Amino acid sequence: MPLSAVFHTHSVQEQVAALGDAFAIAGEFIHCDTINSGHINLTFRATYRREGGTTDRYIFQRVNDAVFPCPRDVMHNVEKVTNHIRWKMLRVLKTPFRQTLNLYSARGGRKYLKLHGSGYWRCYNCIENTYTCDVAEHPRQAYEAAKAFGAFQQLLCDMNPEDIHETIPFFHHTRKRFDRLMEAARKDSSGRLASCRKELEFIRKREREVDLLLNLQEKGELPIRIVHNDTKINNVMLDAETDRAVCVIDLDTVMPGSVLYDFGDMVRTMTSPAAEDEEDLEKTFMRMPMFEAVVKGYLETAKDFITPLEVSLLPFSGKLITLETGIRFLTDYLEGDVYFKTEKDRHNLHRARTQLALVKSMEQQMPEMEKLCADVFKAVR
Ligand code: GN1
Ligand code: MG
Repeated sequence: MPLSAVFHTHSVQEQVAALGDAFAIAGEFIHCDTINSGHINLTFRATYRREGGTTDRYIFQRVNDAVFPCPRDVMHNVEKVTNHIRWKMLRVLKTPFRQTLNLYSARGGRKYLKLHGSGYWRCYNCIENTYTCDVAEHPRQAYEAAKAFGAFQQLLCDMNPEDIHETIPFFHHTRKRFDRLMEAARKDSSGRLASCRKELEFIRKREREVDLLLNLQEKGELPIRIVHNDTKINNVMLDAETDRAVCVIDLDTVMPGSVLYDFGDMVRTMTSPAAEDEEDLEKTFMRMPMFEAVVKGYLETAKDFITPLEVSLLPFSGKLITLETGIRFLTDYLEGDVYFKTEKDRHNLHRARTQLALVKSMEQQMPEMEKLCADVFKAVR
């Protein structure tokens, strides 16, 4: 039976077993479980028994082609980036990573499989003896994750930008994100406007800020580099025993951009003690000791290439990317939950609210954040 037919008639276990076959995975398929932490792709982890009784695990992932207009470009980038990192790990002595994602070839030689009616699939190695966290419980985790993303940027700084496609155009274009939200509010296609007027007002009041980095980029004052673009804390695998960063994952949005987008998303996802969709807004705020850990970790690896202007904008970038993410969740809420996976009623609205609460908390602490950043930079450079 052709694989695409299996996808229409068989159970998930059978589908993933058939995928393993298509990627020529050795051993006997035992079972798979779903990994639910991402909002975009569909991810399974499958266990295989090898001859001799040992087990191996693999990650199978379907690229969301509603989000990524050209999954082939995504796969091209992931292959280039993982090859580059592997090449550097072999030749440069001091890379911080001990493991990297490897793409397995499907039968036929390509690094992905296109299934009629079921999209683009890829297969990765599973990074063992590690864990991810959605919320930093200890500053050590934030420090390690931030250091890993800085090192990741440094590893990619000698890649040829022409080798990398833009997988989602204008991904962090905060002006376009703002305008799209206003358009969604104007159309109110799902009849939800009345439930989020306060949030819209909060965002409108901050309109001026969405142009700040874009203007500097236009003037040529902010370097464009190859960056990760989705530096959530759960996109770094940490060692299960030592908490040290082992591997940066989720490479779909690696594209030319500003390091400030990466740093901003670290502040957004590493400093709050609450989940991204926490409904009790009292629980969402920026924790200074976590911010300090993020700044120290990041600057430890980024100090060699980052410019003084970029350093001065690090605290602002935390606030801006959090605002941007709030704008994106609220836009999706107004447009009827078509982009981010949702699991409950008003899920995107709750997510938007936590982002705005975090923005407010950062605004209250901005002078301290700025002082801390300047002090750390002085100490490490
Ligand atoms: C999405 O897939 P995941 O959960 O790592 C999104 C990010 C958002 C994030 C918010 C391609 O990332 O941009 O910051 O959700 N990825 C894409 O949690 O849109
Ligand atoms: Mg992602």
